[in-house]
Amino acid sequence: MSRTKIGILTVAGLAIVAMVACRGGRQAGRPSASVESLMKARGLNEADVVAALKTYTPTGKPDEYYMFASGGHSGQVLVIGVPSMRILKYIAVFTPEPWQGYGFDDETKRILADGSPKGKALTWGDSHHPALSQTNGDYDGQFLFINDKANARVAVISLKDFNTSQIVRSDLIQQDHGASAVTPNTEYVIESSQFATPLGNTYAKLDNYEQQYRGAVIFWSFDRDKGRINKEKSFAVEVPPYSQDLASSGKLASDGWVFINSFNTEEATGGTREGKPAIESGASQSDMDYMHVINWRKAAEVAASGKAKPIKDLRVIPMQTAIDEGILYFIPEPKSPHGVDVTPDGKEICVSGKLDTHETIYSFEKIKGLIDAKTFAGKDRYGVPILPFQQSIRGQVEMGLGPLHTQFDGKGYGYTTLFIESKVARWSLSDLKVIDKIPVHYNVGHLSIPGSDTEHPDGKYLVALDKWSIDRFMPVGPLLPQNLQLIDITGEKMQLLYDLPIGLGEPHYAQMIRADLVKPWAFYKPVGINPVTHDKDPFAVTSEKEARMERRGDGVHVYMTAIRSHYVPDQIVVKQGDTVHIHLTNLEQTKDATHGFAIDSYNINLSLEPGKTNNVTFVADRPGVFPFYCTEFCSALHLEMAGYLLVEPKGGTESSAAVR
Ligand code: RUQ
Ligand code: CUA
Repeated sequence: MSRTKIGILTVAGLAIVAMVACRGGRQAGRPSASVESLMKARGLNEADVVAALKTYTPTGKPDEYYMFASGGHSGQVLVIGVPSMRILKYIAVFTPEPWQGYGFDDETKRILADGSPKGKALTWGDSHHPALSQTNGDYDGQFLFINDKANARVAVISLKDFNTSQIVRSDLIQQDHGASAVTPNTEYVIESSQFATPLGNTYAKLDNYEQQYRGAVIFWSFDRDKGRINKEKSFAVEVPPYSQDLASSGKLASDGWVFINSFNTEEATGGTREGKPAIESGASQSDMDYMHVINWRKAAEVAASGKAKPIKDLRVIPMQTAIDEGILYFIPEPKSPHGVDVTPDGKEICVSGKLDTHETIYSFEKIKGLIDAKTFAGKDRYGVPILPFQQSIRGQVEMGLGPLHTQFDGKGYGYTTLFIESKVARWSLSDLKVIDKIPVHYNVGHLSIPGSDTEHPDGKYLVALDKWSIDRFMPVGPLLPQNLQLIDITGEKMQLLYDLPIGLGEPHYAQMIRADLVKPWAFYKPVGINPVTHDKDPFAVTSEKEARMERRGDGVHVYMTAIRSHYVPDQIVVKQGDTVHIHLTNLEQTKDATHGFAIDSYNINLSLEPGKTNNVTFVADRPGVFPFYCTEFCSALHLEMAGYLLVEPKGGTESSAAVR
């Protein structure tokens, strides 16, 4: 019997086992022929069918894990079910998003405005690294944070309703990369700058780079009860003008510390037209850059003691103070490192050098010993003490080409992406040896294993977030999707299961959490909840009887309700030039009974989930007749869920604002 025949029979056998298990063997034996012919017809081999059996999730059956992936340039977060890889939602974060009405109602407009520099409304973000909130070093399923690399912002997302509730930014830095990472009890959300600029963004010539340009690590203080970052309690630590890269929090053995990579300790700033090296080569001269080792507990004490000085809108611990107080240390790290990842026991810090073929494993015990004994190999040009490299490490793993990021499975293995090799390597934490490699398609950046940055990873699946997808999907023109590849890591060999193309931006990092740890609301209860404050909205009306219209000093207020399949009121008459405030409450208390509200040519578009109150303000500057309607197919009479806004021209006498 040929090998393929055996394979097919094995698969048929699997199918039979499945049938027997769920149907008591009623039709045992029958599926084999159809499975075999199906396989033949679709050109599938046994590995394909096994992969399908491991990922296929029948209708109505939920997934085991939530994956929260950054949406890259879309400024959103993708919610994906694992192992089915079904996309469940795009959470609007840094970019207006019509379906969720995000950036259209007063509240979410305010969130976006709060997260924009004064006078400049930002309408996109480069979302990079999501971080789930933690309690005692494990995911608690309450909040998600994500940074916008382009504009140095951090957002808070509530996992009660999967909505963005806050965006913070500081005038201190211009751009970030070492974000978001949280401390083990989510005391702080960490954000560090990548490109050095003068802090507070005053003007300084590039010639004065060494004197005037700096990096900063911001510790955003998180108030869990309020679900908000508290800017007043937040602080930053000034660091040299190197390119600070990713950040990882210590835990258990290394609790209280944070580790941040850097590259470009050469301080290259380009200038190719003047004969200077391009940044890429200027920044790759040295054999070593510096891992930043920061004692954040000590930094918080120092900030609280008044030794931090305000720069623009944030308190900053000056670099010299950070050195004097034992807050900031450096350790050499090979060749332009990128990923830094703390092992689940908190004992080791794993660093990938992009231009090195190794992963370097630092021992926190050794680092701490050297710091306590003040054993330094020297100081950098800004006076930051440097620990000796060899004495700080446990060893190095011979990894391959272009190691970038590492995750852990909680079973003694690390998994590192190899960008240049297009592979994921599995290696043993005990003897620092690679034991398996799997090709991915292609040029993988980050990877994700559930709980990898917690004390208890849940190593069943791994998702490789690939940058290139050359020959994986049907052609869609020159701009290709990214590729998220699901890999089974339970067996002796890793097995590739599924490809998910992402066609809206470059997802950098993703975090996965067991589904039962997240407990979102089914709808807003009781009726009249504001989706941002999660409290009763002051303008909510909870019955149609309360619906009304009032002319006040600040304009016309329309208190409005929606329920299948009508609005009350359904006729609104105002005068040209009136400021109109619509306060719309969805009276429904049924899952999925969402209504929309769109006013033609006024750019108004709300999403009213059951029980939600939404407010929108606009100036009725164009006279005429403007139908409004529900944008969600909510019932058989959805098309009839509509009304009229009449804007009476200036000087008209017909109406003085009326509800009909
Ligand atoms: S970083 S891979 Cu933000 Cu590695 Cu993208
Ligand atoms: Cu409400 Cu359609």
